[in-house]
Amino acid sequence: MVGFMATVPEVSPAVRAALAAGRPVVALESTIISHGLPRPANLAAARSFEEMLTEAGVTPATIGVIDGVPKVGLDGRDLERIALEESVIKVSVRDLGLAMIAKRTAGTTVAATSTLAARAGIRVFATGGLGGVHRGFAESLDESADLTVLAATPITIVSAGVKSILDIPATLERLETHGVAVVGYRTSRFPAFYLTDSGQDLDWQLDSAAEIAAVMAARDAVGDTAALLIANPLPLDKQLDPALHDQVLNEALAAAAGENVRGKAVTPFLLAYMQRATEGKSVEVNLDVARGNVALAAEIATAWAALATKTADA
Ligand code: PSU
Ligand code: MN
Repeated sequence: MVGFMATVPEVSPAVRAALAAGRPVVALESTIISHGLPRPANLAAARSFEEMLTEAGVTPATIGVIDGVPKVGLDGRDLERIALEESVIKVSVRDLGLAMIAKRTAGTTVAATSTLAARAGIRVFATGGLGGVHRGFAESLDESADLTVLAATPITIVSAGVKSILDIPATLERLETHGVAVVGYRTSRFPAFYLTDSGQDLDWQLDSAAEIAAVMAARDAVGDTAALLIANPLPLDKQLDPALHDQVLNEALAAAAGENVRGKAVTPFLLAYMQRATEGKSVEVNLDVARGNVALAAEIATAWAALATKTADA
């Protein structure tokens, strides 16, 4: 007990045991469940991400806030509540203490999830796509806290780049400013979430989970405490049709501007618009993106656990 509050987050027995034994653990976020995917497909998706990890011999740690308690390793009932309850809010790091005292149930963004995961000692995190710099930044100044938080959070995060609704070149510049390393997995091009290739070149490419684990160890050795972003593209045959994507995105951006959508509502609004306008195709692609990232994160966590064990034995 620190001060007059219990230490947070609350870590589930399964996650605690896995971490203590040096077995692989992968963190999963919950805003994608509460605000990124439509009900009830979101609940099925949340369960399927956990099943994929379990089948790969990795302990899943879905992270969220339940009745004011930040939790690492949600149980089945918690997942249902995050997925289905109307009153669930979206929280970033700045909201955590407020949600605790208000006893809210909340999906955690990449920023909040990585903060809680790192506090629990988890090294690998899978998501769909990061937040970043929004188009029209010059007027809105809308830049996700995901970027500033990752600057100071030692975690390896697997994502299909950043959401294509964003200004991707500007987001890459900001990742550089914030000292977040960006690596293409088996590619030298930055992916764009729904699309395989954003057209942006990357300086670094890695081709196996073992290499990524080795880089994690080297970063620890050099004292780098920022995040490592592993950009994992969808295969070309699974991406959203680029022409459809561009058309629907332009409509979505115009609708957001027309309805004066602001703050943390922007990302959920755009994703929901894309879903309606593509008749659910964007959701299928979003799920493929997330599954691909969960699968790669499982391999990285396994390679990391093997490396850590080998080092401890030596
Ligand atoms: N990727 C998805 N769906 C999502 C998000 C990412 O496939 O819903 C969420 C993540 O939780 C990310 C958040 O951290 O959107 C970014 O929100 P904002 O732009 O308000 O920071
Ligand atoms: Mn924002």
